[in-house]
Amino acid sequence: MSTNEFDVPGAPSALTPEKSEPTTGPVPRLTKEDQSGPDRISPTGGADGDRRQQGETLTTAQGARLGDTDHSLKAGPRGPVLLQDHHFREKITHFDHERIPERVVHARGAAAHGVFRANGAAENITSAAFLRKDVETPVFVRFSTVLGSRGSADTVRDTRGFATKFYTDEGTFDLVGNNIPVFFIQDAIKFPDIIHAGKPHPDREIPQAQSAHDTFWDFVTLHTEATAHTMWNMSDRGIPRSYRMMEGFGVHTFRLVDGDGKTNLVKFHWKPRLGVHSLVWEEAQIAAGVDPDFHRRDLADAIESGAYPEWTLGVQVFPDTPEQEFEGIDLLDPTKFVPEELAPVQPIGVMTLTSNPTNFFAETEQVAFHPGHLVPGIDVTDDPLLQGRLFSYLDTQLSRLGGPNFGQLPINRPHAPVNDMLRDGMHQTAVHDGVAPYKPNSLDGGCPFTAAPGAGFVDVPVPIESTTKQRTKPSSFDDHFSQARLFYASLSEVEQQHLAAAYSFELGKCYEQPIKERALEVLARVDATLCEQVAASLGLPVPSVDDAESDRPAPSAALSQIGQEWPVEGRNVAVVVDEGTSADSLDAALEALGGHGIVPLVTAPHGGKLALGDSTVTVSRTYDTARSIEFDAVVALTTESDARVARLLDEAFRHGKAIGADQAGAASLSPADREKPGVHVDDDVREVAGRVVELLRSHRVWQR
Ligand code: HDE
Repeated sequence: MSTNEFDVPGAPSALTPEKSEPTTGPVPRLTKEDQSGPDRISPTGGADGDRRQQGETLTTAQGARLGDTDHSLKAGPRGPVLLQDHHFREKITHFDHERIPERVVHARGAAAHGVFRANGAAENITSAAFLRKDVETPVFVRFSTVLGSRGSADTVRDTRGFATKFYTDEGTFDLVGNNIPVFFIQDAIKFPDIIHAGKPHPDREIPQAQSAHDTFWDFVTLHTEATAHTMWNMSDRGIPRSYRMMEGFGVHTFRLVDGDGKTNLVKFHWKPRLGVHSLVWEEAQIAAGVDPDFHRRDLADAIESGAYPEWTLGVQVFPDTPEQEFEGIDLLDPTKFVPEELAPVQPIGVMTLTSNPTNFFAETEQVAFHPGHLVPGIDVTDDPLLQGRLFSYLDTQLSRLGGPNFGQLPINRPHAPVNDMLRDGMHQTAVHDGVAPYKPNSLDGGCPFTAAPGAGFVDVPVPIESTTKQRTKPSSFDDHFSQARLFYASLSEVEQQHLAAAYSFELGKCYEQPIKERALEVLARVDATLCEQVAASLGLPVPSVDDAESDRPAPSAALSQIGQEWPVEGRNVAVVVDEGTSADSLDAALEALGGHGIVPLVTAPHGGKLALGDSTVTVSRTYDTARSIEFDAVVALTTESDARVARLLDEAFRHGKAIGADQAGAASLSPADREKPGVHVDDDVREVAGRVVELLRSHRVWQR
């Protein structure tokens, strides 16, 4: 046989690739560096770079170069396909298994990387090193809705998850909270009940990501400890404007322990720098259709534009007494919060989100939070909800991430040295050395050693009262209404109207009359006016309830979202133009808005570039795509009337947004709207932009 018989005409030689391979993987973005632990301490025994795609040539999973991935291997050009086609089978098999089970709750989420910088204020109450002054700790934060599936809309009415992973030098600390400080249930054993009630009905699997249906309202009206949480859900908190504008709460009471073993009880709070703001219900509904990814996009866009979201972490501190109660509030009852008037939130550090994930699946989907990821200086309490969560979060990852080694996934890897004795199992990627993963041992020199006294995690030796085993709860958990009443009484009038409208909508979507009647009985125990409003909407009589309280409690100011002013950085403002708009006016508007860190979005009749006299401007949004939901305010500099602009302005007006216009642009507003609060018309465009910025500080113009 001559060597020529092996030549394949026209094919490049496998030994002389056309392009030389780069010797390193892609250069990581600076902000991503912290994601991977240093090699020497990595439990997986390799740098993240090893796992990145390398080279420029397409290969099999085993690294063999491929010349064709578009055609399967066939017996002749017209088939059949041969079983021998290893590339086809590898490609399709991998594809067939691309999906993992979505989270049973909080399936829909968005996440970002950032950094937490402590101010040192907590140094005297905890030994946690990441809370020492000026210590910076990388974080990964995932926000989520609770009920919907992975592909559901962002803006549905729901509680939002706010889970933070602190990659501290002493191990990973997860603060797995919500944007609502109270929970539906007091005991973890009820979690499957509330979730089964909230998820779509098992027969038709509808509705998706909604609480407006019979089973949800059936449960929360029978199980009245859910009343306070349901009130928060039906309030504007249930439809946040942005993840950047949500508070976060640890919900449970935690125990901090200092170097001397002294303890305090705390509740964690995240306070957003931009303030707490919400959508209005119509916006939430429009967004669910027009832009189901509204919150996900908002978070990513803000970070990309440099408007880094920021929160202050604060704690309410309570003495660790045997009763574990404060001012009559049982600190172990997760359906209760402590009003800030009684215990101020003391800032202990600031978190800034600075970069978006590189790969959604690898990071946002595979991140595994767990309230049991604790570091020395932070311990749990006996809150029965928290106790149950300490079991659930590890357990769920076994089916979601396929085994016990999910901690080795890059996003879950601690940034502290890991030296455990956990071995083998599905998806083990570490190459452990040594022969003695047991203690005591002599073969590995006794290694790993236990931490010196006081240097490791402290399980606070809390005394346990002499008692009997029982399936029960303390009588201090019996009050189901006082905090719902406090919450309602603390809302401004417009927020109370929104809440009544939400109850009316949700209960109006229920079919079962007895459920609606029971809901009214619950509301009668919260507030008579609220009950009357909802009853009127449902067309049902107001129930008479013997034990209803008639006095409204004194309001707690921190519970209302309205009445303050906030920074405007990172807010979106549409600057609406057409071919006749003067380039000078547009420049003036862009400059004035941009000077405040606002993101001005030029909105024009068509995409691409728009010629304005001698200059051209790049268009951000077109009349066809622009809806009010996307903008926090609108500035109209148009010269021609257009129905789409009129709709945009009409929506912005209805949604309480600041509107500015020059005289020509104001023609797109209805004459009546022009005279209303929050609408500023002037040919001095700088003045118009300035007024819009001022109005934006209060988020909405509620006086309309
Ligand atoms: Fe969760 N919860 N939860 N939860 N939770 C999960 O863990 C659970 C509760 C919260 O972005 C699951 O990894 C039980 C309270 C957030 O990945 C699961 C109980 C609070 C996230 C689970 C609760 C939360 C979860 C599903 C009652 C606020 C998303 C997937 C005892 C303080 C984390 C997963 C992320 C996720 C169980 C109650 C917040 C099944 C049993 C209270 C933010 O383990």
